[in-house]
Amino acid sequence: ASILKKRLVELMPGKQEALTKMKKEHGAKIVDKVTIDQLIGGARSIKSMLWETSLLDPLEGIRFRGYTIPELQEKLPGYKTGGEPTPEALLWLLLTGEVPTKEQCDALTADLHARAKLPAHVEPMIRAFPKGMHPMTQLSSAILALQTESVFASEYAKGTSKKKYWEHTYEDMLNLIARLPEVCAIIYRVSYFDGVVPKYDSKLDYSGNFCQMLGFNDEAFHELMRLYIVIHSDHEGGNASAHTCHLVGSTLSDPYLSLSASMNALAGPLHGLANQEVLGWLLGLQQTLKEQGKEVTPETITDFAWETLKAGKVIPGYGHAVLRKTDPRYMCQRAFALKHLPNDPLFKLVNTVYEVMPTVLTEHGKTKNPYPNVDSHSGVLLKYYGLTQYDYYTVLFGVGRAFGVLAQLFWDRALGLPLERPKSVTSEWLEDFIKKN
Ligand code: NMX
Ligand code: MLT
Repeated sequence: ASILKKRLVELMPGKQEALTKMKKEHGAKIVDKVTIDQLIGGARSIKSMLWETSLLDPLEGIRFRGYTIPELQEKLPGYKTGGEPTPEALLWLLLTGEVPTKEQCDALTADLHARAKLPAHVEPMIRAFPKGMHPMTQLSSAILALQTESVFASEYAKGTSKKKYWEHTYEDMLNLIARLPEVCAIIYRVSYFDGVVPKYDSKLDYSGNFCQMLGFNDEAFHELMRLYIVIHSDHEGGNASAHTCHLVGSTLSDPYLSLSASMNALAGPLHGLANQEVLGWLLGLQQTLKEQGKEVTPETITDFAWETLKAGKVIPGYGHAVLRKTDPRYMCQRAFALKHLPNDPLFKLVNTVYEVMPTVLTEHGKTKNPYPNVDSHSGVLLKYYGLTQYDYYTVLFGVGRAFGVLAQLFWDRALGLPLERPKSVTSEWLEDFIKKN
């Protein structure tokens, strides 16, 4: 078995026992209450699920297994010494809670490369998709098509024991993560180019190979991709893509079915699709002002933002269901831009938008959080390096998100978490409740 699997085998009994003991000794303790507002309002902030890999604080932002993003950048091994953390290092951390050594990361990279070959039917299927099919629809469908290889599904059909669910999930998790770069590269090269995909290069790390298969050989872009995958991986359990993976997986649908469902949630404009919407909004702003013969200034940006709001639309990349401050994922991308592309005109525009938008949204008076989220900044970085096809951006978010939701799915099965099934009520039930309370 791989060194990662061996470490997980060592860690699992302790975690399983601790959870059983917690349930036995403290199971009846109340951690939250539910108001009617929350019941109607998308269950916002109700503490009602277990998610081990990360935790989100409204003011501080995300911590992955207890580590902030700057801490990850400092502690996790990079591809080169002092470089951005690699997704392999993050996956190790998400799964074990431990910071890996460079050797452990290299072993995981090799393991992923060894699992990367796609089953024969997937590439022809992607190539046969109609031109113009959204890349997220292609990604979700391709993940479903990969499901023919699910170890979990085939072992379940043979009658495997509950005690082995974790092991089948582990296999599916790594195979699936390993196969995403080629799937996504085929989607990219077929959707926007002549369909020729550069050869898989197992001498590179996960992100380096992924970038070169997309057609990008600039090492600075590889560094961006490492950071990009890391920061998009996980955002605790309640966000729609994470929650969907957890919910679907709780029925013992295998990891392929669960991840495909998760990607469908990510494809919504209020969630991951916002990164494509942001770039569209910024380019629309530039174009409109150009047509009107106006300069891009804080005043003209403010006017354009108000037009968006008055048209009954949201400002993409701003607001958040949990965060109440600027997203640290925005800040770390901003730091990356300041280091690598300080004079890029689109980066300057993003900065000016950041100067004015909180005031506009505060005056608008609706959103609880007038600050930018992760999606506000990612497109400008990708575009700078030449990845200009912005309807592809959510696919990259999806690759990152797979690391987080599959790592948690592993623990869902390892901890024997049950079918998720919250209780719903009707509005008549609520009216009756109100009369009595
Ligand atoms: N622009 C305009 N109005 C907004 C915005 C925004 N950026 N954010 C929130 N609002 C409105 C929201 O539509 C709601 O209006 P109404 O009462 O008419 O329904 C009101 O403010 C209250 O919403 P909140 O409670 O602040 O936000 P909620 O938790 O419901 O939603 C988002 C969170 C992220 C869906 C929301 O802020 C939004 O639509 N943002 C723009 C889209 C976006 O950037 N999504 C990406 C989120 C991050 N990600 O990657 O998933
Ligand atoms: C995410 O990364 O999932 C988004 O920021 C949305 C969320 O956390 O609700």
